[in-house]
Amino acid sequence: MRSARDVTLFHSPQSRSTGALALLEELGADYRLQVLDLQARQQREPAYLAINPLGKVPAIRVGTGPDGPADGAVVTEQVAIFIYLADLYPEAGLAPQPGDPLRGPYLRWMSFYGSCFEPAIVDRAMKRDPAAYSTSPYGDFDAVIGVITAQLARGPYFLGERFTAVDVLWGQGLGWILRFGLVPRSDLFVAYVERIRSRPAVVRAAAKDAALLAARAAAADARAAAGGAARAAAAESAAPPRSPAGRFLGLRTAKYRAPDLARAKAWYSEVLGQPPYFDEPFYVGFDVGGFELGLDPDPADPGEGPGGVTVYWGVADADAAYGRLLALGAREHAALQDVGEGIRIGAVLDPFGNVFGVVQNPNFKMRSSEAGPS
Ligand SMILES: N[C@@H](CCC(=O)N[C@@H](CS)C(=O)NCC(=O)O)C(=O)O
Repeated sequence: MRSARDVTLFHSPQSRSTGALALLEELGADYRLQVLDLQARQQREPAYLAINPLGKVPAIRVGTGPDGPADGAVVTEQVAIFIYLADLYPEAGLAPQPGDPLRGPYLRWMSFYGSCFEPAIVDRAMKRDPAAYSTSPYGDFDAVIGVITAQLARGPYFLGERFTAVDVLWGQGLGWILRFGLVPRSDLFVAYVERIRSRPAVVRAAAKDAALLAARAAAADARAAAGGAARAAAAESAAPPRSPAGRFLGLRTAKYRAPDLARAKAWYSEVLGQPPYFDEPFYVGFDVGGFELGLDPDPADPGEGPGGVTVYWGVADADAAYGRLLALGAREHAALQDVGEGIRIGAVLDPFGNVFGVVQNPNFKMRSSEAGPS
C-alpha cells in the first residue's frame, strides 16, 4: 500500500539528519529509518548514490509502500526536507501555511539557515576568510550572528511566540556549533538551544540516535570478537599454544570518578558533543571514537593507585580543545606543550578533580574515527 505520508528517512546518528528525525518526531509522523554508517562510507555506495548523488544525509523518500518499487519522491537537503515534511503534516501546526502572515518569515529563516548560516559556519570552522562581501552568500560572519541574535531576542522562537519547524532546524544547528565553539556562547543562544533540546520529541530523537550507536558498537564488538577468535584459532595451529588471558587488546575504557553523576554527565556530554550511550545511575559511558569514557559515581572506587595514570584523548587541534575545556570550566593541570615532531600534549582538571589529558599527535594514526564530526 502506498501513501503520500509513507516516509523513509535516510539517516546517520548524530549528523545533520538528526534534525530531520527530531522533526518527524515533532510531527507525530509514521516513518521508517534507513540507517547509514558514514564512517563505513555507506553513503558512497551505489544504492545510496541513486537516492542522493552527493552521498549526503539527510534524504527522504516519500510515497513508496513497504513492498512497492523505490519510485517515491526523493527530497534531499535539510531545508527542503523540513519544508516538505512540515507541510505534509499541516495538522501539527509547525508550518505557517500560504496566506498566513508568518509564511514569509518562516521561509526566510528556513532558507537563511541553508544559504547563509551553514556557509558562514563552514568557513569559520575551516578558518577561511569569506569570499568578497559582494560574492559571499552571507556577507560576513559577524553580520550573520548579529542577525540571528536580533531575531532570537524578539521571542523564545524564531517566529516570536510561535514554535515552528524552523526551530527544530536551528535548535540542532546552533547546538552543534555551540559545542564545537564556533559561535560565542551567549546566554541567548545557550537558552534557545536548551529550549529546543529539552522538547520531548527532540529528546526522543537523541535517544534513538544513542540506541542506534550502541547497537552499532555492540555489532562491531561482536565482529571484533569473532575476528579475534578466528585469528586466535589460526595462530594456535601455527604457533605453540599460549594463553589468550595475558594478551592485551588495546585501550577500551578510561573511567573517571564522578560523585555528582548528573553534573559530570552534563559536563562530559558538552565536552564530547554527544550523549552517553550507556546511562544508568551506577555508571555512565560515552563512546569516543570506539573507546569508552566512563563516569563512576561510587565514592569507594579506589582510583588509579599511588603512581597515578593520565589518559590522553586524541584531538585534531590540541590548542582548540584545551582552550575549550578551560572555557567549559576545567582548570589547567599541565600546560599544553610541544614535545617535538608536531606532538602537543597537556592536561586539565575536570570540575570533579579528575586529570583529563589531550594529545595532538600527527604521527600516531588510530584505526578509529579520526575523521572529524560529520
Ligand atoms: N547540503 C546538505 C548537507 C548534508 C551533509 O553535509 N551531511 C553530512 C552529515 S552531517 C554527510 O552526509 N556527510 C557524509 C559525507 O560527506 O561523506 C543538507 O543541507 O542536507
